[in-house]
Amino acid sequence: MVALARTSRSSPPDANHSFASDVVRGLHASPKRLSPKYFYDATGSQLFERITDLPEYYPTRCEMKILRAHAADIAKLIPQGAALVEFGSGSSKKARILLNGAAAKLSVYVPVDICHEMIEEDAAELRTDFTGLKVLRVTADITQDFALPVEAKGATLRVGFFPGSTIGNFEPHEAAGFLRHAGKILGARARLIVGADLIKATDVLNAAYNDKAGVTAAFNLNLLTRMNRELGGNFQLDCFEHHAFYNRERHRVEMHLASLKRQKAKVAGETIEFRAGETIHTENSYKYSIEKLAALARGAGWRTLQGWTDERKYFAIQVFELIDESPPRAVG
Ligand code: AVJ
Repeated sequence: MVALARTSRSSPPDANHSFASDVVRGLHASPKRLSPKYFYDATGSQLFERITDLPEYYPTRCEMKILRAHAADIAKLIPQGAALVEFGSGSSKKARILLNGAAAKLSVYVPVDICHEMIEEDAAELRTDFTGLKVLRVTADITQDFALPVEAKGATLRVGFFPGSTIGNFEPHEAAGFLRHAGKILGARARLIVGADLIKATDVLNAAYNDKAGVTAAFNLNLLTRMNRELGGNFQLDCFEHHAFYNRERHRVEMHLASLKRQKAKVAGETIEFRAGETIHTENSYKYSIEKLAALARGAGWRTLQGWTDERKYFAIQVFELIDESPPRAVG
């Protein structure tokens, strides 16, 4: 899985500028905050890959297991000649499971990711592994408007794939906005396959974001390293601590970087003051019920076609269909 927007060596030209201005705005705000999309520099992306292998971090394993168990059913919901469009594709590890059963009937697979280099390598491998599959990468921030290649526009219809519970990084109203936006991009009769992490016991959630090996802590603290390197910051890493906990009222895991003392730091030419214990809120990871997700999708123009979960009900894969909202034609 991959974040909403990766910025790295191959970032769009204004990416560093928006990183700087987001940091300045977020660290002057109260409470202090930063977007989780900034986790994914080269180091952060590697750390995230390690997170997906941690014994405590169940989401990736759960999702892969559901996709494998129901690949044939999911493939049935992908019509002949469809284009498969993956939002935030990363390494396309999950799309491969779908492609095993659906590659032959696809007109094109379109992985969309902001990290350009990553998906070129993977696209090449996909073309080798699925002979005859057309793979057309699009480099874009999926939260922004972007154009699909003409091959995808010309397909019988478009099936979106949004795995990894990336949807959980949005505020619920933003998630609805994203789903509506995806409907516009995919167009008439579109389908959308969404992976979402489900509400579950607090101790399971807390453990998943507080692993014993400390990889999630390193992933969180890497934001400070990244600001030091890219924005001339002087954050002292040993003066901040990883804090992650499930907020039951809001159904979300929150990650914070907590200042261990009263201190000042410089970044992007600004001085930022911290009270002892003050935090930078770095991520929300919303957990859904299947009903809440369906309601959210319904409000954004999608009806539920089918869905699956694992035996512990930790994670869900839901398939939606775009509701035809064209005004009815006058009769007579
Ligand atoms: C990539 C958003 C699905 O929320 O679980 C993992 C990111 N953060 N550990 C998540 C993450 C801390 C992850 N998502």
